[in-house]
Amino acid sequence: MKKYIFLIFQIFGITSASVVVAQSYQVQPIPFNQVSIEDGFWSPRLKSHSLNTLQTCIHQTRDSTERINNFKKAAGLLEGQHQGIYFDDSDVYKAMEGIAYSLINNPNPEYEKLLDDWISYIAKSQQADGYLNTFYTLNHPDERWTDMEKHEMYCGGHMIEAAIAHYQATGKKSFLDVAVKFADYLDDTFGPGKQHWVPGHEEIELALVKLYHTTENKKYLDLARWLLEERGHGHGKGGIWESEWGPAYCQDDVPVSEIADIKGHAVRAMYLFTGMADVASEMNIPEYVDALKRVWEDVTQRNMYVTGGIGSSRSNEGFTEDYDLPNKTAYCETCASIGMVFWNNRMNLLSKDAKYVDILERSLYNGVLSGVNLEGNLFFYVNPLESDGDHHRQRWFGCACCPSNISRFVPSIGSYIYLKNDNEVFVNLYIGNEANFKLANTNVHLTQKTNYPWDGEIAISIDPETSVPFNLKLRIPGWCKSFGASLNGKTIEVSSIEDGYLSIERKWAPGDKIALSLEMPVELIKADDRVAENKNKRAVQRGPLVYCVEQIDNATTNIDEITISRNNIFTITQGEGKLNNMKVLTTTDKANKLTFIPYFAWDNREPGKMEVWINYKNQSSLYTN
Ligand code: FUB
Ligand code: ZN
Repeated sequence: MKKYIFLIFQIFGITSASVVVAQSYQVQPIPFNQVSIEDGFWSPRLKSHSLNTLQTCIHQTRDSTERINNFKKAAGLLEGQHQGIYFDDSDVYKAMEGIAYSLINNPNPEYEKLLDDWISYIAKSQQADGYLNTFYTLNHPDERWTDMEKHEMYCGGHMIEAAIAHYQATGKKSFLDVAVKFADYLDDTFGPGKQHWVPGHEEIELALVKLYHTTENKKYLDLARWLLEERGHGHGKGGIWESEWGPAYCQDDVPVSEIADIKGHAVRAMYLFTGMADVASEMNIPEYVDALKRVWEDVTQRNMYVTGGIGSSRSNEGFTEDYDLPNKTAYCETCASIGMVFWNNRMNLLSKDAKYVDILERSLYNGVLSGVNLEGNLFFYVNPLESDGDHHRQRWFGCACCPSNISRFVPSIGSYIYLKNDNEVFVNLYIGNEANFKLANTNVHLTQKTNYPWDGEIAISIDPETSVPFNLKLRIPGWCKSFGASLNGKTIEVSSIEDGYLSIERKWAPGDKIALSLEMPVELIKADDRVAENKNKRAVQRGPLVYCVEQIDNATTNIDEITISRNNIFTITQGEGKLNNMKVLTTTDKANKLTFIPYFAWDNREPGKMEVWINYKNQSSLYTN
């Protein structure tokens, strides 16, 4: 009899298991099923996700492409070969994960039934020994595990994540049983004394840790660690290893404990680092943590765009040389920014240091959100920082990793707001919500009200069932140079900020109220001088949001020629039309009015040029000869 560690309980009438959280970190996220979002910025996003993003994913995987049919064929319900890309199964799994997450807060019997149907095809596609991959089963049944690049474990990892999400949302084990059978098969096939394997595209590692949390079966954690340890020892074989990219493309050039420089494919690297952090915290592996800290410096100091996007090159979908950050040809895949959120979240869990949340927030509000339009039904795969007006979001892609990743990421946003342990509660993101959680043995109700990121005023009410002592840690974002805070109307005298948090330690009583005010002026950001393209340029940022100019708002000016200086005064105004719930910035250049809009919102109106890095003239030079 299999043992699952989560108690089944009722949420809004559907049976549900609690959301898996990483238990071994010093702190745990408060999962999104305990956080109900009511927020001017995020609620419309969540609505368009459930109305449009999920519908798009369902339509594209089921009706417009062969993705669901591939499962039906492998299940013997349809005739024919696999069609599409060899990792197309993963898009179905990611869409299912997104549907399952949305069920947790928005029960929907139709979606639940759709998942049941799809799970039945998937279960029938699974081979007797546990193997599951429609590409190989249909087209190359005798060639399983012959090319480490062919994403068999990548698809399997996404299947495991989807199955866990389904179990969390519904309490049903139908999908989880498939995932467990697949993971058992992997464990029988790979590992010490069995077959070597280096997954060309990481993903399975973090999924196996989640499966370990869900089932408490440690063999999945051991397998995750073994897979990490396989890297960098010459075991990798297959298409990629023999190509010009070699082992570094998929982070197989050095053992993971020795990683120092960021190399290769961006999404793969992010999923690897996420899995390494999970395993490091579970198994207490300081060498992994040291490697992650080293490579984090390399990514964020020398290889990251101001939008939090990563991977400057289209050809390897990844990294090139330090400071090589072209704007127009920037790749900045949406999945890579989602990966930055995953990884930086884990780094914060490992360290309780808010500098990781600063990066998470930068990637989230800029690199990730630009990947989907305001209606939630058009997607960017590539997120450049400059465009001639010919780059537009699309309904779907042949390689559809990004839309399906958006579909599972957006509904999980609530999990990134708070962390807690027995005596600390961390507020990492400022998003309007009501959270309910247990601290030691006390139920705590916490409410956040804010108009963030449009202003920096945050009101937090803390209502424990009975008074309870804990340290409330409010993140003071790295971009914020001045702030004020009060407790029950009395100003808090701040003596120090530790690791980016303002700590308020007290016995919290029902009705306690915190007001936090983060100053959010418009800032001009200068790039490192070694970024050749951004010499004599500045990016405009306010709070966590990077702004850009779009031709549609600046019709009288050629946006390539816009020049700003430190003397420019920016006015914060309410946007219009599709941008009517956003703050836009206006200023002037040679008597022309200039309008800057949030980068994430570009390409939601008319096609036209766009620029993030703007010509900058140091005005003081006007007075020198
Ligand atoms: O290979 C699977 C996914 O497709 C990657 O993560 C993306 O970069 C795209 O290549
Ligand atoms: Zn992608």
